[in-house]
Amino acid sequence: MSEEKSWIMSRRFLLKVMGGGAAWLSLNKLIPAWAQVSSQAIEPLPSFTGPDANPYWGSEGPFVIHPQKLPLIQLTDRPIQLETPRHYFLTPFTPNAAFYVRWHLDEIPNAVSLSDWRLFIEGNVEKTLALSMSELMSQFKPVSITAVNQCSGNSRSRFQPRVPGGQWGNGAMGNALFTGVRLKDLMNTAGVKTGSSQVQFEGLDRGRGPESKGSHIYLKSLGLSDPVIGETVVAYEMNGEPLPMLNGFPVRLVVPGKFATYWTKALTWIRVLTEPDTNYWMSKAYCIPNTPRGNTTSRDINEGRVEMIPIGTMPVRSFIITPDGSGKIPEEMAVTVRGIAFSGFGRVVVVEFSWDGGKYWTKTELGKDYGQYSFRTWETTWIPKRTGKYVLAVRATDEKGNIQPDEVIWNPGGYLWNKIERQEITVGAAK
Ligand SMILES: Nc1nc2c(c(=O)[nH]1)N[C@H]1C(S)=C(S)[C@@H](COP(=O)(O)O)O[C@H]1N2
Ligand SMILES: [Mo]
Repeated sequence: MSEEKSWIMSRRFLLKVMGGGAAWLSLNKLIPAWAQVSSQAIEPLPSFTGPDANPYWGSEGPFVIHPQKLPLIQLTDRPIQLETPRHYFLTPFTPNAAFYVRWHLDEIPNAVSLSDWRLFIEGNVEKTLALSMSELMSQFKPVSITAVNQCSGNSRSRFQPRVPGGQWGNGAMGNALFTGVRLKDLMNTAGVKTGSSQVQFEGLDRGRGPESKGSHIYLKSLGLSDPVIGETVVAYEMNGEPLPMLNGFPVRLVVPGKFATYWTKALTWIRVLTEPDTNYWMSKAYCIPNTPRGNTTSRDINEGRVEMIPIGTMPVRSFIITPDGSGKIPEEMAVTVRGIAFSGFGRVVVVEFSWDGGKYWTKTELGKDYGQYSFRTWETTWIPKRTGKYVLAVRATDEKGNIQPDEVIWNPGGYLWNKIERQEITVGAAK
């Protein structure tokens, strides 16, 4: 391992073990002098979308196996955070066993007895409901939707300067077919009373939380006037099977197009509120600058010049899955370049590919359309004409005309990364 790499790893490791709150800058003081190998080493890490990005497509933790799960990349074990390895994104649907996992609190449900479990719809309603799983499944019309679940902090490890929080690579996302009942149907049955403003969601998990006061329950809310309320599903099935425990068994919220922070797992209480929810998870965590792309500087933050608002819709993104740079490609051989794209704002309509780092772009072929909130696969054939290094790039555009930018962003939460992705590969002589 190069000296620079070992430095990177130790700093990444520290960011992981420190958890939230600690300022990344103070890390320099924690690193003994002998570890500060060269002036080069204390320069910012490279942009992870650059030519050396290959080892860092995903994060670099150990592979671990949890119940109902394949080996996944571990970011932290308390709370459990697992990242999906790159090759699972070759298909539009992410297998349940490979689906990434993110919890905030360490007391998570390991078993739920469906004979005791009830889903409550309460608060400012005409009639409180307490529904068993069989009532939920039989008394309400089932609906299915394919939707991308992406953590707000997906790709956080790309931020410069680094920000605290799980140092995700690109694998804190997944796409699944969710089946369940409409949130609207449940609310209509309970009867939302006038004077209601938001609806709050609570799961079964508990714990200390990052701030003792009020953060021991993970509470998230949506505004009743948000159009997404009409599309939100209380899902009891994922890809045709019960949800894995770690992904929210027995039911979870599916909020199409919005970041996964709103997708409450092990959902048990749905509460109609008369006041805006100002709990820790709405007003402190998961807030972004109210600026274009959520971009700001630490200086503007420190000087109190930035209005922070709750995070919402996922910006357009696309990824190269193969080739992944792990092997040489023979010159003149046709290569199928494959990947996925999605946007929370609308259908992906164009995915463009570049083999010269993003100067010249060609359109790729899009795979089957599973609805506007799904991953859309893309592929293209490319015949490298000469040996050497190439930088592949991919860029998606959605039906609202949003196109991926090539500029980095920065915000203190490490949210909303959607810069154009690049992959370096080597083409070698075929004879
Ligand atoms: N009950 C509960 N639901 C939750 C969370 C949580 O900590 N507790 N985390 C949210 C966040 S921030 C993410 S990224 C997603 C992760 O979903 P997954 O673990 O199924 O991939 O769950 C969301 N729902
Ligand atoms: Mo998240």
